[in-house]
Amino acid sequence: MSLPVPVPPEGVDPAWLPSAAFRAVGGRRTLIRGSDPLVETVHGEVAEACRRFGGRVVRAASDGPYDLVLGLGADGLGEEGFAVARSGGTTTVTASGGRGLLYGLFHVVRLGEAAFRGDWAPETHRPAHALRMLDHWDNVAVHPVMGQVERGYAGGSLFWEDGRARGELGRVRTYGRLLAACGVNAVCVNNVNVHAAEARLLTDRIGEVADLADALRPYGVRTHLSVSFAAPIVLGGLPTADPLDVSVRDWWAGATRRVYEAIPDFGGYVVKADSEGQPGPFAYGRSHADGANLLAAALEPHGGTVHWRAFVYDHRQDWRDRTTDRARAAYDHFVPLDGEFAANAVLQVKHGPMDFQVREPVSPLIGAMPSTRPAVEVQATQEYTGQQRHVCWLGPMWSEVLRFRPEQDLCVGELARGGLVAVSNAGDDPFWTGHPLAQANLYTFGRLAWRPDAEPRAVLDEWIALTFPDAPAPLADGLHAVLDGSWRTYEKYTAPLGVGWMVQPGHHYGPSVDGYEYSPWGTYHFADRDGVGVDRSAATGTGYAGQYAKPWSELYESRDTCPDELLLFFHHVPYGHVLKSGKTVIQHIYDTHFEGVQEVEEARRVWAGLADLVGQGRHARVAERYEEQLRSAREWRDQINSYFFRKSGVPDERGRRIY
Ligand code: GCV
Repeated sequence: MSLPVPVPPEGVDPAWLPSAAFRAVGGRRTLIRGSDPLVETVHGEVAEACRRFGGRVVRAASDGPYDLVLGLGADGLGEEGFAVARSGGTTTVTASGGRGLLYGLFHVVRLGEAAFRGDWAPETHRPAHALRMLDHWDNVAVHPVMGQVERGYAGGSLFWEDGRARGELGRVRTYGRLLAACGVNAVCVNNVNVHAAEARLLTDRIGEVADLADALRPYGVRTHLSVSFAAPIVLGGLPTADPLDVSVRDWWAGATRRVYEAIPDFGGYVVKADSEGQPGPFAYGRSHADGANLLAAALEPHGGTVHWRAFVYDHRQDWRDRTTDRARAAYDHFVPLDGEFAANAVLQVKHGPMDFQVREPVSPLIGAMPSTRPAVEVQATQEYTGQQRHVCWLGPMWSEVLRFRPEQDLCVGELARGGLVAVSNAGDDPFWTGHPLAQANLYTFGRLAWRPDAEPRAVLDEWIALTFPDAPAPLADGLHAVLDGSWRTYEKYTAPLGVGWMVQPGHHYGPSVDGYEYSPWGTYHFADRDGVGVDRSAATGTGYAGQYAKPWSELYESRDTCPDELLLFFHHVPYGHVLKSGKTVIQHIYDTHFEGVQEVEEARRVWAGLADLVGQGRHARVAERYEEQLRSAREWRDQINSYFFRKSGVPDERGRRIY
């Protein structure tokens, strides 16, 4: 029976799936073949489009020919692949499984009218990776410091409110539909920092997770859960959580069996262990492979996977000690464990060695563990990139990461055999993402996770065409003008040359140059009157540069060959050091900070000119956020420029105002 398309609740933005995006599909004669629950989803989508645009959909061939045939039957395309071709006036999508057919339908939706023009040879499409996941850092109960969603800038959680499930499953279904349309197929529904209320989701509250899984399943999205390593103690009443203890292993086996009774297609666990205060195997003198394999063994009989996070570092370090380097930590902890992880254990690695800064090198861990399956984690929620008050489209940054080749042969997009993961930027905000333009980040993540070598600008074109189906050319040009370079603009007015941080402690919004300088978090810039930056060379610094394979270890080792944009990440240099650009470091700092603010002013001007081309509510929301972005960018400019002028005593060669 065809599954009705979920209707977004009143006032909720359709994001990249407004009904008009289905016009080309909805006006046709369509045949749908095959039997599978997701074929019913496909049928529901086409039937709804036909209802709006006058076409017709049937399940058995009777009165052809058809404009569009969607059917199961192709072999060898895997669970999610599809083939598409057009000849004799019929566009045909075939897949081996229901999910593949659904992705094929959304492919046709993206093509729009072009899907029904001319003849074209068969094309096959398959995702690069089986897992394309969003991690929600959603708390079940409001956390006194972090609120309902840790690092959430889009209102409350879609799933939880004040300690209980929200039960708004229509909205969750709508979310699943949006995710399927950009290729995301997994969601972890609770924070990796597992507090008491979240811990119980694993056991007596699993029914609430099962409800979410039921809502997401029709769009091919599997549900995962963050669990506490201490669960056998906290929930099971055992005296230990030692991964080698038989009673602990039995406890996890039983708990996991019950999870699968409630959610037969459950995806698996996500674990943050021995990290920022979360419990882990170190307490028992065991390794992280021991810890991960414990959960992998419990999941294995059911086909589940454990995503074990590599974000393990000392968050209580002494800022006086310049030999300890947080950037080194993940590599130092995990590389010796290569080959020890179970086949269904994935090591989930943040894309950079620190923590989602606007500019970091690619983590040297990716590619350094050939016998381990890594997943690469990026952050769609804009913790350090403007918190969805600033426009910062992250597609170009993610694409650079995914194209980076740790060694000659494979790039990060290929090495991420455990999948690609983003920390979600969505919440219960009517625009889903707080800043309406931050929807582009969510969409772009999904598409890059499907095809890591996709051109980000082309992905943005897709997002624009779907979100604004009747967009006149000036709107598309305007959106490109404000989004394309927004990541680099943000970089220009915040922490310079890869050094990172300089944010307000705790909430991480707005500038505070020394905010983390004398703290235990391991995030320093070491500015003094002579220079700035962290010496991470092997010769004189922390040795971090030596964690890379050649040629990167050599390139980063020397300040002469290190790319300008990462210079202060790898080296402590005098303010007069001349960059490859020909500018001194200090002049670069001044210039980029003035430029960054000018670029925000220009983007605000472009947006003001689009007033008649996007809905009023969306326009007003973005316009209001531009005011804040500009205020904040000026604050960053003035604090950073004044700070470095006062430290160095070097005036701006162009004589601009510095305080
Ligand atoms: C969920 C950073 C964030 C934390 C987050 C952590 C992580 O430190 O500031 O809020 O915790 O990363 O990725 O686990």
